[in-house]
Amino acid sequence: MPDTTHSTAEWRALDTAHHLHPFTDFKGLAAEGGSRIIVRGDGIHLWDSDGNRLLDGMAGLWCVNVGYGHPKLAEAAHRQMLELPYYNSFFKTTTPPAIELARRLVDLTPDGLNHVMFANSGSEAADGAIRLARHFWTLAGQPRKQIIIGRTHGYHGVTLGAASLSGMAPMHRQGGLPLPDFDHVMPPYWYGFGGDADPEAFGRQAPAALEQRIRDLGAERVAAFVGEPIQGAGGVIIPPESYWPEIQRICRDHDILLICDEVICGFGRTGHWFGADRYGIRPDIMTMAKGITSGYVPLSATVLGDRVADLLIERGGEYFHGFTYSGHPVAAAVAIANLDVIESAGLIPRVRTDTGPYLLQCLREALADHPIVGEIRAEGLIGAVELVADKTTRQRFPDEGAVGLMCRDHCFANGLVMRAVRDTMVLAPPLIITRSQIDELVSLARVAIDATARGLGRL
Ligand code: PXG
Repeated sequence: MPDTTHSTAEWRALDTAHHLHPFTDFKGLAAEGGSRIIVRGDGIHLWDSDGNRLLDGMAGLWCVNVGYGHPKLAEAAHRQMLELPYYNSFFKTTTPPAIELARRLVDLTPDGLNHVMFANSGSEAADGAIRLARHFWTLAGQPRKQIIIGRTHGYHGVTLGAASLSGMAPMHRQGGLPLPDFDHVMPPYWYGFGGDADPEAFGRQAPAALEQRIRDLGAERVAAFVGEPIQGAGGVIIPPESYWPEIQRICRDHDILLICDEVICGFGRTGHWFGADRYGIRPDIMTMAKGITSGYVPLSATVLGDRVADLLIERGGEYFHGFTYSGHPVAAAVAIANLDVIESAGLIPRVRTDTGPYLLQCLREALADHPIVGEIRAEGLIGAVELVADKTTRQRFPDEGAVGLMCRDHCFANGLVMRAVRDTMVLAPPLIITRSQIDELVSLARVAIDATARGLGRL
């Protein structure tokens, strides 16, 4: 049922008057007449305040893994709110959902990661990991090891630490970032940076940039390397198979902590519990958020490997870190229900063996020969379609990002949510999506890409 307390025009006027949205050109949005108001969700679909139905190809913001409106998650929140809506884990107290969730996460993460710190957002989890990595080396008697290395196009959030770690120049230009002791190296973006190299050869070359940077900075000053197993917000950059084993070797050889940001890749997105499982990575620390509760309530976690946790526990004394809502019992109860649903519905094997490969196959069948499609890639239910001016030379469109926005607008107008990163269209639908819904998604995507090409005079 569409919301009827206000008309769409009234919602828009109120929104424009008082609400500053994330990552938004406020004046530009107001000039366009304001926002689309989303009022309801069910399964893989959303409805706006005018009653239009949208197929959500982005699972919200890469997070609604079990789909909208799942009663098990709502019941868990309701039950926990009545039982104990809030208590904290400071001052020698905690709550059963926080304990239970910590145990569940430790069971799901790779061997050797056995301790969890909770927070509320992916940004906070990243800040937690940065602080831990630096503190670890201080406790280990190497206080000069403080530099954290991320990657260009990496995204880890917007708090001062997470934004410094993210490799996005426009973010750094606002507010005096990055903070000291952050550094960035190239990502394993074969289509963008690989030139004529074979993808696997490129997958070994990109880590060489990390090793060179470590040598330039001095390994005795580098605390950690942080990476998303697949870079999401940077454009769904799927690494060649050769990439992560080489990164792992470099971190081991130079004694640098390896931190996996699993905020997007975690909880089934790649057809495995974590991106680290998909690529055989053995991280020292993992951060997670989004899919941990399917986005129903805010919750994040930083999971510590034994090397880090043992030193912190044995030699650290009091660790001055934590939020009012760390391990919030309602959020933890929802997360537990969410893990139960992912397990009982068999979503992860389904993504790995069925819907993931099917999405890639359908995208290729529908779009491989399209005049403005340069590359199609997907792993599990995270994928990308690169729009380019010239398929054979991979030449980009002149005003980078403009064609992506055109395509995104065509998607919205045709009932599909697909996001643009520069001129790359990215997809991450809810993990419950079925084969016939994938058919629908791909045909809507084709309509939007055709309309984009027509607008450019290319079809
Ligand atoms: N790490 C990764 C890998 C992320 O994708 C964060 C950390 C930060 O999480 P919080 O909860 O602090 O937002 C993210 C968030 C987009 C988009 O447009 C992506 C994110 C957030 C908002 C928009 O693709 N990712």
